[in-house]
Amino acid sequence: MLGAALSIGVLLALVGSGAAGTVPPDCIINAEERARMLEILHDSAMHSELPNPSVLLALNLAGDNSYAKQWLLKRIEETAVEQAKDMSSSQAALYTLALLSSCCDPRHVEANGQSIDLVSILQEKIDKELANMEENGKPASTLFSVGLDAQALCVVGAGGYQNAAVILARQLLSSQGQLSVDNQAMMALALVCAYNWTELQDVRNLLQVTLSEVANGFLNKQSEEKGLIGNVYSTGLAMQLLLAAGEFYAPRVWDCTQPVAAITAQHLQQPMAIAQALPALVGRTYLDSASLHCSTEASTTTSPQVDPAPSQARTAREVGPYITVTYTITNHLRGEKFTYTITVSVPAGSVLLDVLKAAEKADPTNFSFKTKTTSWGPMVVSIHGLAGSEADRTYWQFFSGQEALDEGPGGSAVPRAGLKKFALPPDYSGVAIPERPKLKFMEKVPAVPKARREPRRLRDIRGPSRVATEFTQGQFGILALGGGYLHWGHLEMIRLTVARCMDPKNMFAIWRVPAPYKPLTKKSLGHRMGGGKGPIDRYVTAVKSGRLVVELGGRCEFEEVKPFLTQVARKLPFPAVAVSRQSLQQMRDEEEEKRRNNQNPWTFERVVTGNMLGMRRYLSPYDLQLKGRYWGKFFLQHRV
Ligand code: B12
Repeated sequence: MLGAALSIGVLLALVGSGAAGTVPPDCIINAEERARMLEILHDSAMHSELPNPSVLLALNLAGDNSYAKQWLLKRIEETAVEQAKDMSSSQAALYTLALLSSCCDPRHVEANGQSIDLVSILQEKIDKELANMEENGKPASTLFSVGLDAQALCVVGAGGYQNAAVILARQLLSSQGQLSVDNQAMMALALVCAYNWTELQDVRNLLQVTLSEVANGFLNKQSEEKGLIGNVYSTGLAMQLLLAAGEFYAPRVWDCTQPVAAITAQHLQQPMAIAQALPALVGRTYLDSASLHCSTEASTTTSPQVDPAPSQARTAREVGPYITVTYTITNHLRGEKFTYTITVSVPAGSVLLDVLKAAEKADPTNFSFKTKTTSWGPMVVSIHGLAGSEADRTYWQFFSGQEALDEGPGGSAVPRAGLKKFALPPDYSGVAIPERPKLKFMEKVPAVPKARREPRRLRDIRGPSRVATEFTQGQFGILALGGGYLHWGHLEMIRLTVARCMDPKNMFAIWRVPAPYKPLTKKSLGHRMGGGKGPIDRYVTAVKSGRLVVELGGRCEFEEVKPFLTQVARKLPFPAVAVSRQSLQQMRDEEEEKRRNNQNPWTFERVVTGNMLGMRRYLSPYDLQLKGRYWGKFFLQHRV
């Protein structure tokens, strides 16, 4: 198939109906490969269009503690709250496992002021799947999904999976030979969990026999296929089962070094493929999701830029010779039957999607197609105006010759010899990290405290700041959007959070506010009124709107620091936001643009200077001076 002429067929096809002990060190991937895989997952976590729960699950099981993971967790929580009801059952199951592995309670997922019970939603969805199985002998979606659902419910300790486990076991026993390794692994993992929790002897016997069949089947496959179980994409899931189901193939011994070596040799690039393989490669399974210890301490590793979608970013198509591909589409299943063939020329190294595009360009009437974005990349949903259908259980299947392809349109189905273009990493050559990169400790009380008790003088927080409004050494920071007093507790909160979250090898932080200097007085509790001003209670730092509180810089990107800067900004006693040099400039440009394009002739300034309705009697002179944009300690951004 690697010749210059190759043929690809695509056919409308029917969808089929269908805790680890101690792991020897040889069965764990080496540190280098683990780091490479984590890097790709980090990149996917930060940049993928849809948050991917499989990636979060894999990061947690691999013991990762990066910002990318925390960022992804936040997106997962938000998406769960917004979309859980409309998700497929297996997606809800993956979200449940991902949240559980992050030590979050899936029964109470909170985001944006709303909260949902994901477990109840999943229970409703699995009930529908099982009802369908009882009625039609097939689940509404796939057996893979039911396996995942039952597994999630069992791991979370909720009811609803027991029935599913029995149905899945019967399916496995009756049609094991026809089910793919992925399906078997996912279904059997649910059975292992159910076996550990059930006390009914009959059920235990059924599960034991089934698990022994599946696990031994996998061991046979591994020895026939030199390490792989199914294909490289299913081997990780099969390994999870073999890790979790040791007692069901004992006394047989599993040589786990073979699949580890086989997967490592493939240098997996797709985030989804890595997310499914990584847990087993570090000796963990999805069943471990509930027993992880989550550290609140986050490490900051700057992940170098990895090409987010190699197939889409390959722009160097002109490079290298062209190959000829014969592409045939066939439908014998629904509506009007057809077969069309076309021969197109594409650069060597193209992927299947490129062939489909070339065919569509050459003959749009017959070879038009549509894709949808999924966790595995673009999936072809319709060709020649005919869409696969869940109801009919049909989909477009891809073949090379007579063999079904192992990868989809975005994968490397067509032989590649082309160049891959990696996005250029940002240039950090001019960045120097100071010797003491963290925020320095600030004294609670000035070294030489002022003896005098001062009047309140609220004007030190009113209006726009004239100092520390521009960046000095850093690229990112926290900007005050209102006035207020920072007391020592705030400064300590900022210092400790930033120190915990930043990576001191690659980042540095500096203060843009002085240590507390302004004395505030307070009368002791129960003190009678009068008797003059009370004694000094504490010292604070006055901050006006538009002032930078801290700056952060170094070899890092805004996406890495934004989450923790925002976390700090939310806890300050005045409105504040995380900004970068660019976003600050953009904010100012937008304000300026608004001012210049203002269509309303009755500006605050004009109304006040004209003393309309004698309003000056009621207004403060500051309103005139600050043109109504600042009101006390508040900054009224919308006023022009
Ligand atoms: C079920 C399933 C299908 C079903 C999905 C329909 C459905 N209603 O669920 C059907 C039968 C349609 C299918 C088709 C294909 N599949 Co499939 N599929 C799976 C399976 C077993 C489970 C996916 C799942 O439900 N995940 C759980 C849910 C929660 O996650 P999800 O992201 O929302 O799931 C969606 C995607 O996975 C998508 N999907 C399924 N398969 C594929 C394949 C590709 C290439 C893409 C982009 C998307 C995609 O459909 C799911 C439902 O919407 C996986 C096994 C695995 N290890 O993941 C293989 C798997 C994803 N499929 C695979 C392949 C190769 C294909 C095909 C390309 C096969 C072929 N020769 O034609 C086609 C896709 C062709 C096309 N039209 O683009 C490979 C992908 C490998 C890769 N590196 O790209 C996997 C990993 C199997 C394997 N071990 O080889 N598949």
